[in-house]
Amino acid sequence: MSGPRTRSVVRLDHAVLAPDGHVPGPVPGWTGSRRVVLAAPPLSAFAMSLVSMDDGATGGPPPPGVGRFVFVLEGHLRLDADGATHELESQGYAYLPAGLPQTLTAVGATRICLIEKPYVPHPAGEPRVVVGSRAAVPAEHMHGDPNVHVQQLLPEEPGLDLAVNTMSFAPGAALPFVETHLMEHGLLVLEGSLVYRLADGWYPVTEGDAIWMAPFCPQWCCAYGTGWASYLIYKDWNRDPLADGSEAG
Ligand code: UGY
Ligand code: MN
Repeated sequence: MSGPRTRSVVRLDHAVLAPDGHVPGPVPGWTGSRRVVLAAPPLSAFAMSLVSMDDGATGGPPPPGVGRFVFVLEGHLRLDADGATHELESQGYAYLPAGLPQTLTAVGATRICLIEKPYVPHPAGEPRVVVGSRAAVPAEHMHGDPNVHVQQLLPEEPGLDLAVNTMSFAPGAALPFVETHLMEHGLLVLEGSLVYRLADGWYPVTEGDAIWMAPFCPQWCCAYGTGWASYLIYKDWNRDPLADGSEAG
């Protein structure tokens, strides 16, 4: 317990949520599971949640029209979807298109991160199931810097309306410039420590902290400490800025 102190901050264009402020609640329709929502409307167009599942807990699909990305933080998740069963170990992940019947089952105590958003269609492509593991995704050097790695977990194709990446930084490495862009972000720190600049605020963040950044929120970060720092990050991607999901179909 931290009493009246917290590192959490919520502003109009960004938020930092530290685990000391988490208030877990039920996940509607799921068994044996508790969820902390880290980003959701009206702040974010996405919902990002941490879900703790007991051994044998089960979960169903998100609300109609919502696409889901699931990332395993700890434990083992069995995913039944599209007539197939996938076994996702720690750092395994899947993208599940809106409307897809699915069952998520924890094999042992399991923690997952869900990233969900109302799907924005495009006539050039249909969404499809994507299953992978972070360990199998090549690390690209951001702007040629061998100390800043980007792993693009989802393919860039017309059927997908989001990107989910990991960003990893050697101690002392930084984003090459202050990014200011249309896409919004939510991120979860997976390991290590960083100082994050968000608009005019500067925040130390560490494993388990979450950040939300509104569209056009200026952002920069630098890793400190003795080991690499990394985070899982989402953004809206590959859609026209004036497109929305309300004309789906
Ligand atoms: O993809 C991105 O926009 C990413 N480099 N942003 C960030 O890490 N804050
Ligand atoms: Mn960015």
